[in-house]
Amino acid sequence: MSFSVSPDDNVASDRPVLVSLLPSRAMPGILREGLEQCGRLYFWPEMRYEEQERIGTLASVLIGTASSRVTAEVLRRFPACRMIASFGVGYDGYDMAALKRRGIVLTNTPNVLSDDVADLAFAMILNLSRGIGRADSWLREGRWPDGGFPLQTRVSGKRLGIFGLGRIGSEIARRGEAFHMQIGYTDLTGKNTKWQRFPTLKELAVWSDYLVVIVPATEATHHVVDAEILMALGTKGYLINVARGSVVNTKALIDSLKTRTIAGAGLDVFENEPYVEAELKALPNTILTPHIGTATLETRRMMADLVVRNVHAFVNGNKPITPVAN
Ligand code: 8YV
Repeated sequence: MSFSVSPDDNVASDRPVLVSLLPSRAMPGILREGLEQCGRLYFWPEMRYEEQERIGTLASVLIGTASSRVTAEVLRRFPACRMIASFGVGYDGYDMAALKRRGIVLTNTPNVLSDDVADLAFAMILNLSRGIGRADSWLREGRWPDGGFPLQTRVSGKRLGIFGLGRIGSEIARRGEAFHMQIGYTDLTGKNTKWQRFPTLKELAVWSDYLVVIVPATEATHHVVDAEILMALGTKGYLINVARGSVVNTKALIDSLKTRTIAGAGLDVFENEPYVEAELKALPNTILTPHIGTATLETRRMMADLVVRNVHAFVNGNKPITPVAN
């Protein structure tokens, strides 16, 4: 019995062998169809050990996601691997040093998803400040006839602090401008722009009404949003995290939300996702979403298309379109 999902499971075939690290149920149809045009596609999590041994040695291309964990040890199972195409922009789960040693090219899906992540950050800002979710529940509970919904907080004209002014951070800044907000940022690369640059995260936090985290997860950014930064953000400040859970110290965040050291938080990413601390879920001053930053039909279609174009270029001996610099 074959565990291949490819219609032509013929090992003698010279079509490239592509191995997906995500299960078939998690791969969008459009991505699967495109990849099947590029080679023979196998789904690693659904293969028996013996099948993995056989196909692993033949695989020239791996398909991963932003949440894949690809270590040197994982790579040992794929001695012929020359490329990994990730369906996502963040690559914190990939051991870049190991990839370099092996001469493996990693591609990701930048740009096409920036608008969606920026939109979600803004939806959180608006929802936290204007209490849209709470107002909706309040109305459904039939409380309107007893009086008006409590006054909330204005967004327009406020200070928007962006921690990480990359492609997505810049889109968040542009949305802030449309809301007549003052824009401040601190950026690990120290780039200068028309917006106000702060030398440290702490100074940015002191200044900000909304502090949006949109830096990559690295050793340098691990838990950098800690008790001190949250204290600096202050009782009227909101934290929004659309980057990675590891950038924020969850315990410090829970403490600061409980004690109202900050006003509230909007979180799309979590340290132990898909598991979310019960304490966070119990707090009224949070908005929690299940890592949906890029989760629209349109964006996922564009991401799939970019993955396929990268793989197609590579298997045909051309340069991939969006390689990650390494
Ligand atoms: C992924 C993400 O897009 O792209 C990223 O870095 O965090 C995610 O939104 C999603 O997991 C699909 O792979």
